[in-house]
Amino acid sequence: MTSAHSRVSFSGIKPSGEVHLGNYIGAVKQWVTFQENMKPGDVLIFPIVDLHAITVPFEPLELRERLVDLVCWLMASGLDPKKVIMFVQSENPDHPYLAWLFNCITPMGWLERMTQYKDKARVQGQRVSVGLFDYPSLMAADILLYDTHDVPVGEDQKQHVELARNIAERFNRLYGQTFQVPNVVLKQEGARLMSLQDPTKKMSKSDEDKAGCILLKDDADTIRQKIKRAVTDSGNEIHAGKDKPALTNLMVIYSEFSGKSLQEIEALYQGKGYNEFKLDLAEIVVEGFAPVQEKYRALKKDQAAVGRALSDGLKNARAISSEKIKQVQKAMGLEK
Ligand code: AQP
Repeated sequence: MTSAHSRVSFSGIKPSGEVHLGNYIGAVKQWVTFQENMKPGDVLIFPIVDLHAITVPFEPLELRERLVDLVCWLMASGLDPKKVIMFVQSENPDHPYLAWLFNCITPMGWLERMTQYKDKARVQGQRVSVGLFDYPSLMAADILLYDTHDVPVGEDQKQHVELARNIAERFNRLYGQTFQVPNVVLKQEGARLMSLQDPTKKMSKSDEDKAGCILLKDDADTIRQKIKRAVTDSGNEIHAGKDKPALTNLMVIYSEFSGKSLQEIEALYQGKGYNEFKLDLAEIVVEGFAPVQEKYRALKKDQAAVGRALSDGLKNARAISSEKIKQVQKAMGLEK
């Protein structure tokens, strides 16, 4: 249970495909930093949000496999289930229950403005599901159930967290102070990693062009190939800026793995060209991934550890969310 002094951070990830460098840099690495900096009483919650994954067409046989795989990647990246709460969203019925209550107080216009819905609906046309439209309401429930203060996410989720803030404020106004209003936490660099093949497009699990996306599971040669083939901008000098979106994206990756600032990287490669920079970048990423991939392989053979992490996490999550649901029911006149 959270105490009056604890700070709660919450962020989810969908088992909707293979985890990629964008998820890793924009979200997971940030979560590991939160874990490293946590103070006594802090609560960190990182669920696998499978109810969000099924808002677009999916393969039932793959869903559970992807979900377990994702937990292995999160643990291999450094999340420790003894310190943080990891669980499967669909196993906690408080999430869809609260989402329904939020549906009843959220104006359609708020959801119609969501750019992720508009982008995905444009691709899906008439097949687009009600679930995809309602995704942000479920995400608001995910976050607000735990009286979350901080939501560390990539930039694509910023608008959804802002909507969660609006829903919390509206609920508090209508039915009395019930929810903590959360803050979005974005990284300065790396909050929006772009496709290696098209710097105007976000690196994404659902991108058809797999060359644009470095996956955590990619072997060393695949990583080298993808970085070698990554598009670059005109010119050959290494500097970051709006005129070099493709190169800047690669420099952000370099910076994340090496700990060097963009200015330090520019200085390091003064007088050198794209080729040399790309060769070095590939080796930095291969080396950075190696220990994560090794831990992942070990965890894949230890399914009991994954099962334990999820069942302990679910118990701890429900202990918090069920109390919040009682408060909400009371506030809305739904209690027995
Ligand atoms: N390209 C990205 N750069 C930085 N952060 C990113 N995130 C996603 N893509 C990037 C962040 O990763 C976390 C988990 O994402 P998600 O699983 O909730 O799904 P998403 O945001 O919709 O990401 P994808 O990979 O593009 O999935 P699909 O293709 O299934 O929609 C989030 O914090 C997200 O911001």
